[in-house]
Amino acid sequence: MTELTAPKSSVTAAQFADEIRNELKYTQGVTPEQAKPADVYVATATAVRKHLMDSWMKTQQDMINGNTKAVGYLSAEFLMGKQLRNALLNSGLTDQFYAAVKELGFDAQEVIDAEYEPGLGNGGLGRLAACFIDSLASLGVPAFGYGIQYRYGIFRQEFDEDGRQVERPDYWLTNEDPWGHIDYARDQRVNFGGEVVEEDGKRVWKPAWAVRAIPVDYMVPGYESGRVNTLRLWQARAYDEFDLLTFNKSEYLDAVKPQVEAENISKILYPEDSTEVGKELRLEQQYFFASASLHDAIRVFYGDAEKPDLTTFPDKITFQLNDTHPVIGIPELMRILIDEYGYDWDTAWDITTKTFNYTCHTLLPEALEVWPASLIGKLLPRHLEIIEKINDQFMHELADRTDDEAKIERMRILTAGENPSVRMAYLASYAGSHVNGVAELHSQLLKDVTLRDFSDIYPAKFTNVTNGVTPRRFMKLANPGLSALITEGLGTDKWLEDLELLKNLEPLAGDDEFVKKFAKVKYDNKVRFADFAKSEYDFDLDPTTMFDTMIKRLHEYKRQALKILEVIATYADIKSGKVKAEDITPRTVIFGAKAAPGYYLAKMTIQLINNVSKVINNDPDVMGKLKVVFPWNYNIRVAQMLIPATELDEQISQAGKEASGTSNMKFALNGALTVGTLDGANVEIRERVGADNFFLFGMTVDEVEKMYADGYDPAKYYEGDPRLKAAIDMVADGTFSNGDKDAYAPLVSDWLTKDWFMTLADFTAYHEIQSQIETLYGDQLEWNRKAIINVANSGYFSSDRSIEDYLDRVWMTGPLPTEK
Ligand code: CR1
Repeated sequence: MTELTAPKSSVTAAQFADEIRNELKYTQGVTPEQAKPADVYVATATAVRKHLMDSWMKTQQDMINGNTKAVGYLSAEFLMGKQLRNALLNSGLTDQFYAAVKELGFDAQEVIDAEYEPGLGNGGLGRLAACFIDSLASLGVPAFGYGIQYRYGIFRQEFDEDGRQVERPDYWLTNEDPWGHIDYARDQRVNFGGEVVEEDGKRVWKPAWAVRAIPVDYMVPGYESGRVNTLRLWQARAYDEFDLLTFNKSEYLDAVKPQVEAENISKILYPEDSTEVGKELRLEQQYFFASASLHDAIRVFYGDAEKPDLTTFPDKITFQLNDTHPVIGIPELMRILIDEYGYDWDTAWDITTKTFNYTCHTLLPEALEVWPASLIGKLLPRHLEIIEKINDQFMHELADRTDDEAKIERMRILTAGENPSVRMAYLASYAGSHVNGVAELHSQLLKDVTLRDFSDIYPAKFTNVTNGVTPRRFMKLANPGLSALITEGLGTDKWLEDLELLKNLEPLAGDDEFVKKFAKVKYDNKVRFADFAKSEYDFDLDPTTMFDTMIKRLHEYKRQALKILEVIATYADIKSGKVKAEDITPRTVIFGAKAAPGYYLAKMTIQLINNVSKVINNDPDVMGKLKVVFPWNYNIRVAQMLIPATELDEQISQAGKEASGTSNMKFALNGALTVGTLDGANVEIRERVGADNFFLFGMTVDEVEKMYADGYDPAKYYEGDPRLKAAIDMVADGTFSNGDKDAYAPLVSDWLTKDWFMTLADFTAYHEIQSQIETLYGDQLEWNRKAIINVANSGYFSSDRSIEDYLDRVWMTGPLPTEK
């Protein structure tokens, strides 16, 4: 599986083989005969890094010496996926790698498989950050990704015998990580706790404890840009790792206590997605990386200068706050400027507000972080003072702008009353230069609902940047077959840099020969996934059935329940004889999802899906017609296999709840048709691919709002649709729990009495659209024509385009000049 169109490095395969041999010998100390695939992987990664080194250093020099403002992307998550193939692609060494590894007597796939996937993100938000730094480098824009190198990334998901999710630690760092360079010499001190005292008329923070932040640098190579940016992830270490006195008294565990406490800060990625728990450790993490990153940027641009002119800071770098997680960086920059560099409040405020911008990724009010002021006061007493002052200043500013006192009260950053708390989204909206949502509908709803008061008062701050995905990883690497066909169809591979060129494929949707080739690529991808699913999960998948996929975090608003209820209803139809098994389109329904460990109903939904799968897959009445599989531990690697193999993509959230979605973009670009609601970026995808090529169903945002206002009664829908009733009854009667009628009682009761996300109300419409889908699927030529039209019209959803929009609308900067 070589990539035919990889940009070429001048290095030959034989030379590259020598480089790998050299690394095996001088870095790892093994001969090629002794080497294992994991050794070859590390040696290759080390060799690739060396290839990138000159460009990396040059990019940094040009950034520091030039006048192009850099971008600092502050994000608690970077869900990178495996690095090897991406780094090979972007350094033009792909073909050489396959040949060299063969020459050395290894199987390339085994070498690739030896890399352990870093799971430093929960879902869309973290993967978006990873796509964005790829695009920044590919466009040649100088940038840093700043985040945390979690010792344990997102948990490894397993299922127990009863189909329940079990969370296991993710030991990704217990093997060598050849991509990350630990830069001990560029560490930062991060302080916590203590008190603020008055000294010479100044407020002085006397912290109680500190941790050492050590940067781990990952190179981020651009595709065909010659530029290599930096992803700098911080590791927390103790200053006093080891208490020898205590140890000598034989109190061994106590002796390492300071180490354990400090290192806890970068120990685990919080496994929440869209819901928050107020955890002290989480605030520590946020401050830890925000503080270290801001100090690092000052170091990068001003060196060791004792009195740098930091009024130029916003011309050097602009910081994007990826959701509220890094928002504590706002009072931190104020503190740095005032306390460490002696600026007055107004100057500091001017610098700070010019430096930050904020992206909001949600519409769920519970996902907007709010911290108890008491907790901030305990961990960061000086920051609480600064936040109080920001709030006072804000209240005065508002009083000048509006007479609406209720509105002013609503907008408080620091809430009033006995136990005040700090609203991080409000702090970011006030202090940031720009605030953006991640799809048109989402940005509109932010303005109209979630941050309405702010957009009333500061309309110019608000903008939209629709999300995107990198075509390098999610087309070129994930789908070599389709990539080759596109290149053949377009006569060029330039589409990898300019995805809008896909538009020129559109006429080929009318060319039956091309459509058949496209169908063959899809079929081959299905076979490839079936093989993968067999070896990885021991699933037996039939690639002649429709592959119908729903992959995303398990959340009620995303409505995996809607999908599984439709599957159950179909099953019930067949069991009761209402529908003949031979009359339905044979389908393989594939789920991939992790649930937050404390999210009870989400975990119960996982258990239900697993047990529906057990019953259906073992029932001879539906054998070959309906199958449900749930590959555990869904991650980037599985995504790269599954998305290209999917024919029907499920984006069925309740309208007004999914901020954007990004798997919808990956699916459209890989030639799946989408069944979806008018939510998030679905709206824009449908606009572009055309209403005829998108399966729309369900209530709109306005209809949802009206139904909330009128009072929603899910039981009415249960009574009103016999298929829905049959499905829910089947869950309740123990069919999927060995006769235990209570097993899913909380879920059933939620559906019938609450159903906040209106799964039941959309059920009938969902079934109707599925019937249309089956009809169309019967005409394979027509189906594939529509799939090609989806590919051709989805070029807009490249993360390169998203980054260009950020450059124009938010960051006001661009690529480094290229030398001629
Ligand atoms: C949203 O739920 C969006 C991604 C990236 C998620 C999803 O719709 O595509 O962000 N939000 O913008 C999130 O994870 C914590 O919030």
